[in-house]
Amino acid sequence: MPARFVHLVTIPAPTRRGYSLIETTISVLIVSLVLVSVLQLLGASAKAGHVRLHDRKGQRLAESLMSEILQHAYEEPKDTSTPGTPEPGEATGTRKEFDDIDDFHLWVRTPPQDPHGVPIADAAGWTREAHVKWIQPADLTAIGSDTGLKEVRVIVTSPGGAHTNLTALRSSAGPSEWATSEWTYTSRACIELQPTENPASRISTGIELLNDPRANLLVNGDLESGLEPWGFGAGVCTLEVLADDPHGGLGYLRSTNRLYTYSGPRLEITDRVDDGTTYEVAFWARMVSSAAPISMRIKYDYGVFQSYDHQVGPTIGADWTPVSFTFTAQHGFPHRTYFHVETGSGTAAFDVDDLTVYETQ
Ligand SMILES: [Ca+2]
Ligand SMILES: [Ca+2]
Ligand SMILES: [Ca+2]
Repeated sequence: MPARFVHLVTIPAPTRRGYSLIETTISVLIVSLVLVSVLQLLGASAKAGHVRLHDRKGQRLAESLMSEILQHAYEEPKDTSTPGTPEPGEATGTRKEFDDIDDFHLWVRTPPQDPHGVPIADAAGWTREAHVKWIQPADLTAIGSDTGLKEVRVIVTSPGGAHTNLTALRSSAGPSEWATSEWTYTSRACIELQPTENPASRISTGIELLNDPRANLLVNGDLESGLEPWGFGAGVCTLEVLADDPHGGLGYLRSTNRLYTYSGPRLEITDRVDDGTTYEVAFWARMVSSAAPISMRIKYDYGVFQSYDHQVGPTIGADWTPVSFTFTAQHGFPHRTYFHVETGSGTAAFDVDDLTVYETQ
């Protein structure tokens, strides 16, 4: 049997090189740097979250007291006012007898309290204070006598010393100073929430309700939404919404080029008034140049004929003047009902603003 020769080929094993000490050192260094950066980021994130939490709490505490202050009268309503202080009998250690906004001047409590003196549950270590001062309307700087404008400032200080400042201006001519009626309004809503069993998680806040719970029958009666849906009644009349010196807000309605004494702005209120129900009309008016008696007309249009409830109010001049009427809706047949403003005589131009028609309670 012939011999066989086997040729063996040796294949070298792959070379496996280890990491050098320098490479290992550099790797450790890189990992360390990345780790440090991540930890710094986590730390910054946690700190930012803590700061945001404190910011929200500070803001909430400030808004709550500011809302409470602003629902009070601009001036002391009952006693002889001592500017900048509570009047006799009001400084009881709590805020429950306060009835005008400067009663709150220099009110400081740690922790903050509710109006009855009960500490706010989630605010241990926090301080809340209020400052009220007269300021000048022209430049909002402080002044030593009353010019009809007050600045209210609430400062909340966190346990760590961070401040939250909230500032509001209050005018003696604002809506809150208008004559009150016999209606009962909900002027403030408070809420207290405790989302967990832990009393420390309880939060409380409140807000001033500026809305009038009664429905104004006149859509866009304050002329803050342009001209619609105002139109004009008989004859010719030019209606414009102007922004210079409105009675309230940013706009008012000017009526010019009136053809008849009964030409003027009107709104349809057909679906808003009920037969036999009495309504209170109130608005502010002024004449553009010459004085004239301002008047209101409720028109019932039956198609083939019309009937009117025309009431003439006071003679007014160039200053904004409050005007009010009452009427009882009485149409009886299918009809369309319109509310008009006009003059009792002449065709002079006039302005109106903040028009309301409310059902009498
Ligand atoms: Ca007072
Ligand atoms: Ca006072
Ligand atoms: Ca207005």
